[in-house]
Amino acid sequence: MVQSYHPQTLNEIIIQNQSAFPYAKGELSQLLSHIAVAAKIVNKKVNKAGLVDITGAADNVNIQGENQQKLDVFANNAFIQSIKATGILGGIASEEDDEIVIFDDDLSLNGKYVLCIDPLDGSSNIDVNVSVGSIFSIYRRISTPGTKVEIGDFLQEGTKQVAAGYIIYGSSTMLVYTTGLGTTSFTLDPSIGEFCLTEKFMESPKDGVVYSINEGNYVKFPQGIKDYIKYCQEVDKDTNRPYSSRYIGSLVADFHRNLMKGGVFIYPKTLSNPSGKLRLLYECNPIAFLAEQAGGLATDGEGNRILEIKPTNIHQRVPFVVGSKNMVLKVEEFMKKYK
Ligand code: AHM
Ligand code: MG
Repeated sequence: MVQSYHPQTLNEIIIQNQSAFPYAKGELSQLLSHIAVAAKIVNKKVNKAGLVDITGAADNVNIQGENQQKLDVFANNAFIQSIKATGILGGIASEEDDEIVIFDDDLSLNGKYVLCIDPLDGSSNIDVNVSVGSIFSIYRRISTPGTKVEIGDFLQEGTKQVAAGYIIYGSSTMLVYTTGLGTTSFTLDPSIGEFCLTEKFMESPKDGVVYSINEGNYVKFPQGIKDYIKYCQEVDKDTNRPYSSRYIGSLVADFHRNLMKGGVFIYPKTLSNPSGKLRLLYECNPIAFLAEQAGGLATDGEGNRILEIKPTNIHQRVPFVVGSKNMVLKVEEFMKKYK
């Protein structure tokens, strides 16, 4: 008998979901498809790391004072070029660009959406063949269509995101996204060049046995976090402790593992970085949206839901606690003791 193979592709699922938004004209769907195309271009390049001269540092330093890797620059250009062509977006805020990029061609001036993107997160891991990712977040513009988008279009609370997602370039390449109807994952089938449905409604386990934090910064952590780490390391059969410590240093990879298996990811404030390290717009908001849509939680560790924080700056950083609901609540409990 001939075996038939007909996976559900990203485009099919996007079109199915579109009917849930009666006012939608298919623009958001088109945008997501173009993001997927850019992701495939970046994926191809990431897979060549080590074969061609794309690893290592470019000669630039980004706004955050970090050395840009060559692949950061490549990924940034790939996303901007693919997405600009749609005319659906009025502009982009990228972790790699100091200022927002405004598209001012006739089509884009009427674009309804803006995009925030970290084109290649965890890129310092590329040289050593560790998984990296791209993270994106889409908002409906609030400025008047027909004019150039403004900074205020990007400085909206995470609750206003209309879609968000990430691509993980790992042992396989996956795209995980949400439009507020659950968190859905796809795996790239290289033989047909399509993202194929893996899990329609991902569910974050309510509990887990993994904590992910850069313990090298221990002495600089708030006391609540230090105590939580000790709690994770204590032996208690009833709560499956001690927990395992797993930290790759690549947010998408750490979050993805915890989302699948249960766990908590913490990048807290430290003495030297009172706002933590991760960026609200490009990293925390999209990941928080995905986490919540899968039944998890995301806070700043001090009782504030990430998605409700009003951004004041596109490159703003925020302490970040995300993952399995009960584990995030436990971190909050420890932090509260020292408030
Ligand atoms: P990047 O956007 O410059 O790659 O930095 C973000 C990365 C995250 O992927 C990761 O969670 C974190 O930085 C690791 O930071 P640290 O090395 O301080 O633990
Ligand atoms: Mg990043």
